[in-house]
Amino acid sequence: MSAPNKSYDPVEVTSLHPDEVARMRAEALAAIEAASSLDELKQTRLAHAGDRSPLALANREIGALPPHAKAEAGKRVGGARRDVSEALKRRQAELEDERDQRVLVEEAVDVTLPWDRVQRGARHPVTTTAERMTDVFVSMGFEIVEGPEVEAEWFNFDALNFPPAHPAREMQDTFFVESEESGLVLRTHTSPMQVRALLTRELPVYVVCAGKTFRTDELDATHSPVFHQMEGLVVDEGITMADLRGAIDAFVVGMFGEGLRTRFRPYFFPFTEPSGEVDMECFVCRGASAEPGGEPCRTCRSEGWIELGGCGMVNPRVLIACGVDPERYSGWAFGLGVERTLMFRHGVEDMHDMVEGDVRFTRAFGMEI
Ligand code: FA5
Repeated sequence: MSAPNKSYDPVEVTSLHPDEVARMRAEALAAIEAASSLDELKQTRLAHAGDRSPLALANREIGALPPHAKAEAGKRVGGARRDVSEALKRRQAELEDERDQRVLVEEAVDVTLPWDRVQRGARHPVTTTAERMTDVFVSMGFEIVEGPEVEAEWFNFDALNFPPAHPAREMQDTFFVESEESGLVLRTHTSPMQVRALLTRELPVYVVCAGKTFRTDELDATHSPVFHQMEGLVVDEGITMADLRGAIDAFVVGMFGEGLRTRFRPYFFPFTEPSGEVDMECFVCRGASAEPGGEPCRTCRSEGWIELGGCGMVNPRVLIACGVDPERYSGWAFGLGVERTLMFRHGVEDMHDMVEGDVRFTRAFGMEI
């Protein structure tokens, strides 16, 4: 701002010259009229009515004028600023009105659209099967536990009595995270949850865990590289193999109905001793397809039995690794395939159906949420 000057003529101050004030006013009004959105108008307001706008700067010059010149210049600049401010107000109202009209049209709900043709989503049958499987045990008083899918090698193998470089580690065809030295794997089974449960819970332990597991298996009719297992674990005083047998029988009744026999076949797992594979009688042919002259059965491939998974008595070495006294406590564990259970239960012949996400497959299982 210039210093006061008695002989100052406002006409000499360029920005206060009537033509110049008229030009600034006209320029501002034209810009306001041209603003086509509220955002644009905001910019125009800053440029033509803000603290650094030409009219605001001209207004500052008035202070330096001699008193007799102030009134006239003030009137001129003040009038122009008032016009600009009113034009802004008017344009703001117009643009807000336009926006409201547009929103009403754009966001209108067409109540005549057919609402019943929008497909509703539902949970995948693998999820609902896993839930049903764990429910059988929850009804017997078991608790559900969950654990990480990216697992420490120690939980997945070492604590489960797989010696380093034991072929069993390769047997499980592991996905290692980053490198084999990282110590991290995508869990190859839900059995690490046995160790996690024993390390974190008070005894006795009665838990089930259903979740994703990963192996480098090729996707084929009966295998997937990503599949689900349900693990069961009991550790208490006086637990025997008869308890395991009873739990498996209760599971078969819960999932497939009454009257189906089960059988154990000897097998090897480093974390159970003795170990077995558990089969149930085919719930479709009830074993008849394996009899001489029996009708062929697709569900059990005419073997009469269906393999459910692995099981056994918890190896005392696992109990020791988890700080549990094997002299006092014993336990059992099992691990069952969820996809396989779903396949048997619903006569699904190909694992591809379960992983490809085709709604023509999943819709047949209903819309359970
Ligand atoms: C195990 O994974 C053991 N952890 C089970 C166990 C738990 C034994 C507790 C003893 C005590 P196995 O590798 O057999 O075992 O796998 C168990 C089940 O997972 C199989 O019977 C099968 O139903 C399912 N399964 C295994 N690999 C695949 C695969 N690639 N795709 C789909 N299901 C699979």
